[in-house]
Amino acid sequence: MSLVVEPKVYVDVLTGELTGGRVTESTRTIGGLQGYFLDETVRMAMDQSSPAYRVQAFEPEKEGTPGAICLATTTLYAGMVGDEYFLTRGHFHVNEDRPELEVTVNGTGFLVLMDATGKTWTESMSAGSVHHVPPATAHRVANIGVEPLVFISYWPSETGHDYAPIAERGFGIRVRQVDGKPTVVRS
Ligand code: PAN
Ligand code: ZN
Repeated sequence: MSLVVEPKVYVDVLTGELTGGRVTESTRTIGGLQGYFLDETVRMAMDQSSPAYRVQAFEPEKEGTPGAICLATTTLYAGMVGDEYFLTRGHFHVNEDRPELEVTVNGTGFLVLMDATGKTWTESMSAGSVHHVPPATAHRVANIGVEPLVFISYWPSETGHDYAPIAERGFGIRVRQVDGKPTVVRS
């Protein structure tokens, strides 16, 4: 057996793009974000097949199985539903003590966070910013710029994703355009 093993996955450090046989890819459309925006009438009037974000992932172990660190590049496109900026769905982790790291590659946005008590806060994202998502903390991202917001996430493979609490109750805060400026408001 050769002493040198070539990597199977590459990340373009300038764009965040992942390549390699074990990279999976999924796209979430405007149609797949039913109930996530404040103005459902506006969302329904939009092109339902239009992409809101794309996720490329490298998961060396199956979701929920320990033994690996997973990595994913999210490309959240620029856009608005009414006065609300495009966002990712957001979730808690099933194994509540598992954290996550987000590294911004391109664009500007807000990382929206909520702990188990319902306390919410945000962090500004821009190229190079590094964000620690503590255990038991729901996380979502909103793109407040005109370029795609690209970030790389790292999490343990046994983490698991729980979407239901956010789908049902949201974060209690939203990123909206108020007087022409991105603003975090209570909702
Ligand atoms: C990220 C997210 C990704 C898409 O990789 O899964 O940004 O957001 P939703 O999963 O909330 O739709 C992550 O947080 N992984 O754990
Ligand atoms: Zn996560």
